[in-house]
Amino acid sequence: MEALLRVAREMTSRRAPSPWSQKAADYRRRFRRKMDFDQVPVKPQRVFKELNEFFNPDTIFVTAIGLYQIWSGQFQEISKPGTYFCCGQAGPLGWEVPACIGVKLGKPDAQVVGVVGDYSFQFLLGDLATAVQNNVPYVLVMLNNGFLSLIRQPEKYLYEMNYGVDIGYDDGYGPDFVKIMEGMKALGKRVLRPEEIKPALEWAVRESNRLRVPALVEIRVDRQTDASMGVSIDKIVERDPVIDLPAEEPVATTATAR
Ligand SMILES: Cc1ncc(C[n+]2csc(CCOP(=O)(O)OP(=O)(O)O)c2C)c(N)n1
Ligand SMILES: [Mg+2]
Repeated sequence: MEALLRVAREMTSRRAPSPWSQKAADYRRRFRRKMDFDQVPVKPQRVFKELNEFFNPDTIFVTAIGLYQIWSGQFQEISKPGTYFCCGQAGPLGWEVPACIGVKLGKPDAQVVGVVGDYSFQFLLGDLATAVQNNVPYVLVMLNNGFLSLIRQPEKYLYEMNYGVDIGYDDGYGPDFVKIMEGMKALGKRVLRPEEIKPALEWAVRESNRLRVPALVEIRVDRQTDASMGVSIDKIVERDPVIDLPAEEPVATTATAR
């Protein structure tokens, strides 16, 4: 693969960016979605601001299917090839939990982080035992909204119903995911406020690598936040603010703590 890449580079001259790619880069810079919400429960967008700031560009992210995965695709800053694994619209819910094992075994020196939903996590949590048994460390970041929200959102806007999608109970957030992790002899921490996210990530990275088991950071997020979506690229409905910068104003990068 390395040799093929070298030959491909030698055979391909560097091209000047086309007007369209320049325009696309400019749009990407100017039309940013707001991420710096500081409310409690945490807005999902804020989780990705914290992930972007905390993890370095060599971190390998894994995600599957749900609003959490759509937000991941829209908000996460990924800059290197081979650092983002998403099963996407193939839709095998829960895939992150075992996929993190595979990625970590393939790249033992990498920091692997799975982004999971509360239901997705429950789908294949048995594989956590496999990770613990085989000493495979990785971090899971859960956006817990107590909903099958990728089903909730279309039901609401297309059919005006809310049927069979609320999986929360007690305080609205369902199972005690920290205890589930501890029951598996893995690690877990719950986060309720935005300022707790980075210390919890720091703890999860440190302790999962020290004890060589998976560590979960469960973040309780706003239950009703929807994702920006539409039936085609020119029909996307933005449900939260978009930062609309003038063409000439440069934007500060969000990445600070690499
Ligand atoms: C095996 C499987 N069953 C059902 C689905 C349909 N499905 C896609 S997303 C989703 C809800 C996911 O809920 P959660 O993991 O909490 O993520 P959220 O959308 O709330 O962020 C469901 C049921 C699927 N993709 N795969
Ligand atoms: Mg959910």
